[in-house]
Amino acid sequence: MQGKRLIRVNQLIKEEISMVVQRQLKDPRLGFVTVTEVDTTPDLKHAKVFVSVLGPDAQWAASFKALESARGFVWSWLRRHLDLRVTPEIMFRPDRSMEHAAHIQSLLADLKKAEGAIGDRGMTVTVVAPAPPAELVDLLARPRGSALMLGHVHPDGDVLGTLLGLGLAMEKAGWAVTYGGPDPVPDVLDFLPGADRWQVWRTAPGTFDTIVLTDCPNDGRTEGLLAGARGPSSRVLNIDHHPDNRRYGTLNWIDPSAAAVGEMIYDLLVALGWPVGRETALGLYTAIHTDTGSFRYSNTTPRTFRIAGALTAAGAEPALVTDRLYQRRPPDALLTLGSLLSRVEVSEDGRIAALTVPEGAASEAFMAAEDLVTYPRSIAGVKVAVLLRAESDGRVKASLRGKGDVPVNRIAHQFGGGGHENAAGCTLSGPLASAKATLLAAVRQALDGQAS
Ligand SMILES: [Mn+2]
Repeated sequence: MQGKRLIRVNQLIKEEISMVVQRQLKDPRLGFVTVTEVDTTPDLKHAKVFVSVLGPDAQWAASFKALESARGFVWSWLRRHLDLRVTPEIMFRPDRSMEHAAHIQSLLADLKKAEGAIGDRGMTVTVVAPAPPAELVDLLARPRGSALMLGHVHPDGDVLGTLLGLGLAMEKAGWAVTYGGPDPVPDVLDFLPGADRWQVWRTAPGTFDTIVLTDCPNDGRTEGLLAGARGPSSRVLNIDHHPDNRRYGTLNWIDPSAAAVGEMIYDLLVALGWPVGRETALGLYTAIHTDTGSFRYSNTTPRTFRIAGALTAAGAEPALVTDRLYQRRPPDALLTLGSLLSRVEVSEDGRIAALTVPEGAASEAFMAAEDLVTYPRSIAGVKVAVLLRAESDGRVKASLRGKGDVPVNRIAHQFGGGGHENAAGCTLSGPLASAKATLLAAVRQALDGQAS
């Protein structure tokens, strides 16, 4: 690995270790430590991590002892949180170029000045934690300029519920908000308040001062709209719960412990002290409802119910959401469903179930309304369920669902996709039969690796 990719790896490791040092390590010997640079070898085997410590030599020595003893923890943290082929061995090295106190003071002063002005000075902030970052709260509390709530391809309940829900709350606080993305709101979600404001673009209509993306792990999924809407001083707020989020924002807030981005946005509104209106509550509730499979999946936690309870108290109606999502099938939908379900195949050993949908077998609206992969997933003994759908451009879209036996996002990564441990997706080249063979071989290999 070299060039731009290696620079990116160094940046990722630097951000992750900075975060671990600031938030995870509780060693009292640790002083005010700054990670200044990471230098990884092209084979990814070793990484020199240069750090600077504020204070006298004794402070340096104590901090280095603390870092040395945390090396194993930091390594396993990187292994779990960064999707790298090899996790490099970490070596902490002092960065003496920064030890001059005046230099550090001026850096600190710069940091202070940049607070609340993310994007203006090319500064980026990445926070991986459940609590909303103070920088994000400060930024949203001060409306200025134009704001865009930007969706990605095939927006689902979590994307639209949070973009519309947060956008409407921002408008009440004085923001001028535009909503849009490369794809329209699917019919099944047209009940979401603000859905009528959603615009569909091939190219961005202009640049925006603040751009908010939710539930979007990969900026490539905006079909170029983010690049078009992003000016040199735009603030790009990337709010997501996918562990493999690519951190393309000027501010990245990632909480992989959240069942849905809907939970994160609720906590953000509370941190802002903004009232949660009925329209916003309905959007956030729908986001959580859809991402948890109606509160049935393993991502459902006490926090999920606490927030869903608060949203219900704020005016979200669970029965209305269920009715709009699941009780509005067109009359012929059951016929389509019946013919597709007859295509479910289970592997000989019973561990894998697959459903293939040939091109033209189901409408776009049908696919957006039906969570088809839940049917193969529902079979007893099945550990991984796969839905493969042939697209009109010849490619094959795959959805993977697991039950905790193997992280299916690892399988999706092999094909350039991603997602969560138990729910992921990727795109393969067609035709359908060969895409299926390729993907099922990878699933089998993952399951066998798990067993040994
Ligand atoms: Mn989501």
